[in-house]
Amino acid sequence: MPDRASVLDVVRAHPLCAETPLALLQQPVTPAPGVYVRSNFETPAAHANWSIVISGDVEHVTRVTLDALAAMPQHELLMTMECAGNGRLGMDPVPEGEPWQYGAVSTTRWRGVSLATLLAQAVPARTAVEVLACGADAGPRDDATGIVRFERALPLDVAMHPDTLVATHMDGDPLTADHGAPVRLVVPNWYGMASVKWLAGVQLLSAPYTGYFQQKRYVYDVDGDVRPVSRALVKSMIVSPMPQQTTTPQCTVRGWAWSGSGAITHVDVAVNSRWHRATLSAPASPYAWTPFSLEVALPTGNVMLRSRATDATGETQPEAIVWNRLGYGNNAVRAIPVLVRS
Ligand SMILES: Nc1nc2c(c(=O)[nH]1)N[C@H]1C(S)=C(S)[C@@H](COP(=O)(O)O)O[C@H]1N2
Ligand SMILES: [Mo]
Repeated sequence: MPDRASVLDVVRAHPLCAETPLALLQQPVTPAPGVYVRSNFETPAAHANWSIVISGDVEHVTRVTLDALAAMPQHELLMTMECAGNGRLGMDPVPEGEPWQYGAVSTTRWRGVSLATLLAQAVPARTAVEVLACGADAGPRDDATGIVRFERALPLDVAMHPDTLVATHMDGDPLTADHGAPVRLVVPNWYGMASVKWLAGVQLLSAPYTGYFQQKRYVYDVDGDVRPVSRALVKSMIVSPMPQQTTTPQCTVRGWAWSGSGAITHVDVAVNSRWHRATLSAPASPYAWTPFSLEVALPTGNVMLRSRATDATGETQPEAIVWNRLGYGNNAVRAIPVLVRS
C-alpha cells in the first residue's frame, strides 16, 4: 500500500492536513491511503489500554474498553465525509483557516458500534440534551480557555441514531493514526468536524455546549452572528473531465452530488450558459454521494462546465458563494474550465 504522503496533496504537514487528489475522487469509494486528513493538533499516541469514559448527565459513569467494544454488535457504513472548510480557497477574500481547495472530501467504508449502544450502558438522564465527544488531542495551553481539546457536541437524537458509529475500522483495516486510531466517532450527514477522532470521552450534557470548537471554530460567522456548523450543505462536484483538461466534443460529464439534509433529487449541468438535466445513478449507500452523468456534444474551444445539485428538502446550490468570516460551507456552483478539441 503506498504511504499517504505520496498519495495526498499536503496542505500542512504538522498537524497533518491533506487533500484527496482529484484522480482518486473519480472513484466511487476513496482508496484508504487517499482519504483526506484534517487534524487540528498533533496526533495522540494510540495504546492497548485505551478506553472511552461515558460521564456527565448519566445514571452510571461507564468505561468502555477496546475489548468490550469489539464484543458489541458491529455495523458497517459507507459514507461521504466533507470538511466544512473544503473549497475555502474559492472564497474572495480568502478567509482565515486551512487553505483547502476542493479535495477535503472522501467516501469511506467504516465499521464500528452504534454510539447508542454505549450510551445505553451508561443510561442517559431524562434531562440530557446533547452529547459531547472528546478527542484525546489537545492544543497548547491557553490561559483564558485552559488546554483546548478537540471537543464537539451533537444533539441527543443525532447521537442516538443507530448509524452514528464509534468506529474502529476503515475499509476493513484498523484505523490509521491520522484517521483517529484506535477509535473515533463517525457521524453521517454532518460535516467532518462532528466525527471526533481519538475518542476518549463522551459526556451527556443538560445544556447546550459552548466550548471553543462549538462557538469559536466550526461556526458560520456572518457579521458576528454565530451559528455552529452542522449538516453538510447540498453540493456537487464534476470529476470528469478534470479542470484544464483537453477533451473531445463527444463527452460524458461525470461527478458526484451529496447533501446532509436529504437525498439528491436532481443535478443540472451547464455547458457555458446552457443547462441540461443530468442522469442520476443510485448512491452506493444512503450516506454516500450520488453519481451523475451527462452525455453531451461540447462546442470546440474554451468551455466552462458547471454542476448544480438539489436535494429532497428543495435546497439547491447557490450561484454565488455565501462568504463567512471563517470560510465554511462553500457549496456554491463551481465553474470547471476545459479545452475542447476535435
Ligand atoms: N480529535 C479530533 N477529531 C477530529 C478533528 C481533530 O482535529 N481532532 N478534526 C475534525 C475535522 S475538522 C474533520 S474534517 C474530520 C476529518 O477526518 P479525517 O482526518 O479522518 O479525514 O475529523 C474531525 N475530527
Ligand atoms: Mo473539517
